[in-house]
Amino acid sequence: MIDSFIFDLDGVIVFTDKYHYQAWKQMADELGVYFDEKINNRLRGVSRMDSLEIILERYEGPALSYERKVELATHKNEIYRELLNKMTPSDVSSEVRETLKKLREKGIKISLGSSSKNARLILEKVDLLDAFDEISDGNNITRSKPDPEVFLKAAEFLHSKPETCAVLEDAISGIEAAKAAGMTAVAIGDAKASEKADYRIDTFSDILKLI
Ligand code: B16
Ligand code: MG
Repeated sequence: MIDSFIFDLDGVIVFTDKYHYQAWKQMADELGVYFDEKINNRLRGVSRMDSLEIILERYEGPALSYERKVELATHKNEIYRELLNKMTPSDVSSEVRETLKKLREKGIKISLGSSSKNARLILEKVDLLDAFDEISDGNNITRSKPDPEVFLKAAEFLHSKPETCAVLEDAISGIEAAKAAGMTAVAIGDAKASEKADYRIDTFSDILKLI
């Protein structure tokens, strides 16, 4: 019996991939390291510092200290937050808004389960903070997906057992994290390629059929 739903943010509720890409691209260009959309796809669900390490696989310059890496990641985040400021409620589809409302009406508890430390800012910009009972994000975890920590925290915040939670994810690492947490894993978008997914859906409102 599913009594709780945990949602990934980027790629499920909103599409901030393009902003992540623009911000990393600017940082990479300034550093003189090759970066393209294919590499950007590998950053989904991955924490900021781990994302930087993936980008630096192509870096051929002098060794970078930890402090310099933090500086680079911070610079990327400043560019990214500047871009996030452009977001408005119209960046969330009415399908997503309506479906979240219907889940609530059915008595389902709702949490966010995102690796992002900017999750609250994004939900605020798109006017969706009130749609969630709890928020588990990059600020309350030490390990990012495929580690289950972000989803286990969400279940804890909701006072729900992992086995009664379903997770909706667009990243394969997110599906792996949901299964590692002992939850039902629902895949949308690229995550449908994961063999570990329990359900695959084509459009957000399809989750209503699972309740
Ligand atoms: P931030 P999700 C993830 O969000 C993004 O998919 C990933 O590209 C990003 O690096 C990560 O958040 C950290 O984001 O730099 O804002 O803390 O898909 O888990 O909602
Ligand atoms: Mg995602």
